[in-house]
Amino acid sequence: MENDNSRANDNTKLEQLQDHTTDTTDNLLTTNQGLKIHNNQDSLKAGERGPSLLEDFILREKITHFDHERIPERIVHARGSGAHGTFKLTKSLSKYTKAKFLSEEGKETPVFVRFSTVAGSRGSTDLARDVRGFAVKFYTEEGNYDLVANNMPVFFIQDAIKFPDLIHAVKPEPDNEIPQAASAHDTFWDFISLMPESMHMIMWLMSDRAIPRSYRMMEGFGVHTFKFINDEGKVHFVKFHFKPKLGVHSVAWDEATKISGKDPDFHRRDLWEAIENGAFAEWDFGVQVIPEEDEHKYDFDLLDPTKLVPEEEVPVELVGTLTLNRNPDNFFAETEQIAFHPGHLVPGIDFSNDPLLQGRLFSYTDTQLSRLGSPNFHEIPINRSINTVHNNQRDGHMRQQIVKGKVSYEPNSMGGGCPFQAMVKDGGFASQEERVDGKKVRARSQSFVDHYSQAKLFYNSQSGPEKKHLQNALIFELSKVTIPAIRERVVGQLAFINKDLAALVAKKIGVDVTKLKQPNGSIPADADPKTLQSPEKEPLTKSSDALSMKNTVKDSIESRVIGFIMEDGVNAADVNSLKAKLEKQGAVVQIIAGSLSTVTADDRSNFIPKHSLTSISSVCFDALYLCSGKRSSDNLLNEDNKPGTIHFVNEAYKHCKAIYFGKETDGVLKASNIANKKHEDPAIISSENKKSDEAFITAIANHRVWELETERNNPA
Ligand code: HDD
Repeated sequence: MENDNSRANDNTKLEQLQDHTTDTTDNLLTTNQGLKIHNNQDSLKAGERGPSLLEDFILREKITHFDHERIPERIVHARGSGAHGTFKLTKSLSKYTKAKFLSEEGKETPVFVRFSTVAGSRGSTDLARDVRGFAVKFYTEEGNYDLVANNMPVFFIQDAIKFPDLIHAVKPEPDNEIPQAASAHDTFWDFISLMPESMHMIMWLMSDRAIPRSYRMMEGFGVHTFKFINDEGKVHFVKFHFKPKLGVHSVAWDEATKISGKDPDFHRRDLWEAIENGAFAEWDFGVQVIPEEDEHKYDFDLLDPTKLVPEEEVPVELVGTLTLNRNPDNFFAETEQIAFHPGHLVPGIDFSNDPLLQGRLFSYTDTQLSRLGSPNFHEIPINRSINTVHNNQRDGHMRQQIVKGKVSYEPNSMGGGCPFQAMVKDGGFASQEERVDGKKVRARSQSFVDHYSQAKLFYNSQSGPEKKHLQNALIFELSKVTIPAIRERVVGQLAFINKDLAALVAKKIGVDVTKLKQPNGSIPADADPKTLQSPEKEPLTKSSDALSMKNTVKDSIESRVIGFIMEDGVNAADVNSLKAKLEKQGAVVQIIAGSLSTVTADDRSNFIPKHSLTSISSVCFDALYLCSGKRSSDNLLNEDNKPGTIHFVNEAYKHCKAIYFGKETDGVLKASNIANKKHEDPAIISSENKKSDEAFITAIANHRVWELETERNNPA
């Protein structure tokens, strides 16, 4: 696939960024004041062996800048990666919203998207078991619109007042700062065991959604219910969705832990390389729209962020495409300094009264003040709106804009009254008028009290292998909890979702289910427990196909990484033919050999390995091809290479990947665990299979044979 940079550059935001972008090519070194530097090797000294002089302004400038070049990392979502792209509207939503970027069919809006993990620090691994952030900044002609989303459609808590507690619990423990980027520890599960409202999100967090194969293979959800307002002022509730064109796929937990060691930048690298190779990441953008009058039609509250709207009840209407097609030029200037805020709105979209969303509206600007250091953070190039900014705000640290004139107040006569307020018909934002009556209370709605029915819905909707992974995740996490009472309380919570699940987990973590007490919810001391006890309730929708990754798109091998294992004597014709077929469909072929030395093929042509058997492992690949050729196969089994070759194959087998044995590679097959397989396995392909190349391609597109995991892990 060719890299279509012309498409990537046709973008108003990128044009704006150009004005702030420099390139040192063919330029002389200067100080920050533009003074050309003659000697960047030695400081100014009193004699060659003497002390440095305070006068050395060049040394001081350089060291001072260096001393201050770190800023506080994000309090959550510190680890992330971003890219530029466009959002193209394919179906107008003008009957629901007057937002211009959602009204005009075919309209393209520049975007910057930042993906992230939540708990870890900036330098932590991409493969932590965690929620992923999916934050989208739309640079619309009406100002920036931010959809600060996650890859899971619900959240842990119902009210923002619990957010600091949740994050303190999941972050490394404060006495010893252990563990990094992990929820498998006492404080997280202590909190969760006392927060029944978290249990739906816990089901998602323990599912494979928390260990994605790629940022490009995850969904995005706005989580909250928002409001659309059209030209007539009519209101609809809306939920936002991004669905990846490549399908939703994950890695196995064992792989995740190994990738964290072999390549902790796995997701960052994957996104970067895919874009560099022209394999632009794409998502369908969809909405679930609910008329205002249907607000109370469901068996859950639309304002409760621990609930999703099942797609069986309200289908997702696909209305646009999000494409990421350009990597940033500078990580810090763009990805680190971008500042999202759910309160960055455009006319036609408004908030609902979801109490989690309401609290977020305070937090995001506030955090930018400490992270980016000034109320002028909107002037940092990546944060600038493409619509020009005119107001009477002035001064502050690092102010960039030079506003002419004497007037910075309103009303004024000296400035001709400018800048004027905008009429609604001219695009002025007016909050949706809503009647709000009520007593001032610190309380939660009774309609938020059901905590388990959608957790049941999620668990019921999972395929067999997905359930198994979820169980194993709970067992892994809870086995790291050192306090038995916490483990017991979590099992008590699980019992409300599924008794078998609770019993299975209990057995593995040393909890006696027969002795369990009722779970203790975080109920205020003065509340009547009867009114706050989550009811034993079944969801109206019993099972939803959209919640299982089994039902995702499996028709593409685009950008899948296929390891070709070879040694001297490899059959060049077979390698070249398969490589061409895979690359034609967008896959990436990488050659692995015993060492990085050039491999000489049977016809004397050469292959240059990208990796050696010891520099990488199977966990970094989607599928393996044991390249044809008896001499290559023998060389892969020599004393030096055999351990690496067999480990590679056995590990890929264990992780349910497609493995293709080329001609005359029986030696490798026989030495591996696959020789003992006693079951049909569509993802183990031999050159003797009919249409073996095509069978391999189908197996890669299917991602993994998770349904054979038990057999593959018990080969003998
Ligand atoms: Fe948040 C960052 C998503 C609840 C407070 N959040 C942040 C980012 C994402 C989300 C994707 C990273 C943005 C980036 O890449 O820069 N947050 C969510 C979602 C939530 C949510 C989907 C629930 C539905 N967040 C939430 C609450 C609060 C915050 C309830 C506080 C009351 N979030 C923040 C923050 C962060 C943030 C502290 C850290 C860095 C930043 O904002 O810019 O303000």
